[in-house]
Amino acid sequence: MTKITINTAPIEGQKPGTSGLRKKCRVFMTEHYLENFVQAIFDGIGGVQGKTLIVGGDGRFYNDKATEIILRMAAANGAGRAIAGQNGLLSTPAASHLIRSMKTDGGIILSASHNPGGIDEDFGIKYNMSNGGPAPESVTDAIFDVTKSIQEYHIFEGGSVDLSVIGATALGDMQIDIVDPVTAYVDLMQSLFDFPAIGKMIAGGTAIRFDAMNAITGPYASAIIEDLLGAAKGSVVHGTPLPDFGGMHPDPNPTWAHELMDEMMGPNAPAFGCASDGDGDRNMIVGPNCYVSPSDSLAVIAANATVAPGYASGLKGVARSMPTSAALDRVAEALGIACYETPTGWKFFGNLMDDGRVSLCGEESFGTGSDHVREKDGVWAVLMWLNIMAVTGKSVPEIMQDHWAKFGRNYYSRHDFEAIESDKADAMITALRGALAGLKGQSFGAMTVETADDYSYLDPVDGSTSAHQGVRVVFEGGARFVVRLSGTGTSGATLRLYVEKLDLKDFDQDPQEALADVLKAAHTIIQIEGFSGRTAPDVIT
Ligand code: G16
Repeated sequence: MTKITINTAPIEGQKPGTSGLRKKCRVFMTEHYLENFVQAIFDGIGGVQGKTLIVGGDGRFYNDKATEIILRMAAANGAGRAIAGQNGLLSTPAASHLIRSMKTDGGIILSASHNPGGIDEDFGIKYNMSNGGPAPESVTDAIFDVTKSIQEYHIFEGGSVDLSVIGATALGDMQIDIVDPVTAYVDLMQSLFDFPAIGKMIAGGTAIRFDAMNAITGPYASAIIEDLLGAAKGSVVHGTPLPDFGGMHPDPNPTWAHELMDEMMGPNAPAFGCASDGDGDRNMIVGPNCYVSPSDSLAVIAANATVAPGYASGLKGVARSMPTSAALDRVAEALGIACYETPTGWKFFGNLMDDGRVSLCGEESFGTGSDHVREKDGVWAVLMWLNIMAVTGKSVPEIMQDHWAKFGRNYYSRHDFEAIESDKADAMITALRGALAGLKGQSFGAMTVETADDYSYLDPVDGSTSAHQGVRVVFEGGARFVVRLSGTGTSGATLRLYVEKLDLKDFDQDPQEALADVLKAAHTIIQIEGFSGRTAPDVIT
């Protein structure tokens, strides 16, 4: 192959969002689109001369081609070594682990996470730092700046890199190592959890259903849950990663993981159900007739983490994104540990973990994880739940009832209004921000506003500030709603409305009924129908 330099020009709209650059796949496939952004990453991080990078992705359409292009560009830009998952595959947490454990300079992860895949669906790319975590805003801003003035990129042309064979090769002066995507991650999980106890519980008859949604976690879940822990073959369903996820929308929530939900709410439900997303960092936990909201899952894990060997010495502290429910705060208070609140986006947890302030983090968006990597981790959350069940001997519904009896129940729900025209969504948020100052003391049905603000975060580690991270309105008595626009969509705007209310006595209500007053007040204050014409959400979690 020959190293060449290609002339290009800036392409508009390459600004990374909540988690990297996500666009329609066909956009990424247009001339120079991917290459411009990859060169911008390399330039934005100060070049890759002599550096070692991890490369891999979730297997969606274009993952293999893009991996190969990135390797050819890394070599042409002087990188010393690249380590790629076999066939370009790596789950996001496994990539984070490799970046850390192999002491590399960083990595490029190809994924649009929970968004659908296929030539007409979504693709994405993000850069993770040497700590294994998503690049902070200072770095994504630098990358974006390069995209606005880029004039050329470097690439090896005239051949291809074989991603299918495990082992070492070279391209120019760069060594390429193709590695098994699963092995190192499995070792890490075995170092954290009590596999013998979980295996014993499974051998005793605890049936498991893991819905990998035809996405990246299939091989990881099969290796761990079926091969190592002894669950029956077929416990992992949709276990083969497919370029279009077999038409599934790999977002582990009750709407999109409806096959799993139907089984878990049916007469022959297994004892434990779970699902993961496109790139393996999200999870959903379900018991028989018992959906566990992500905020509750996070709180349960915080309250019980010490049952797992990797966490036996206790948690340093915990963190949650601002829209995530305060169920975690109640556990932290009882444990006497710090609880940090951050903006939406896993990247905000990295500093807290690196600084030794927190061991456990989570978000309402089906993400939970710990400082074992610097990404959220779906399979990790599943194993933590299994470890808790194995040691306590309790079922999922029993764990939830016991948890609420001890800490109260933070009724919680998120309503998503998808594909709103962007200008209408922007107008809605602008009007809401303008109204905030006058809301205090006003009543909306049964609810009276106590405080209202536009959330701004001051990072306690590096002193950076992130403003406009979501409007929050707190009512007298502590119920609240938060509203913000998603930073991960690829068409139009998605309005996310998060509602929450603590109940210390009655734990068996339908969350939508328990939250009806808060929802009604939120709709009136935000004027969702007036601005967008929408009366009902597209997705409820
Ligand atoms: C990403 C981020 C998460 C965030 C989620 C939703 O998850 O890593 O921190 O909570 O998006 O963000 P938004 O509400 O802006 O759409 P993932 O799983 O897509 O990488």
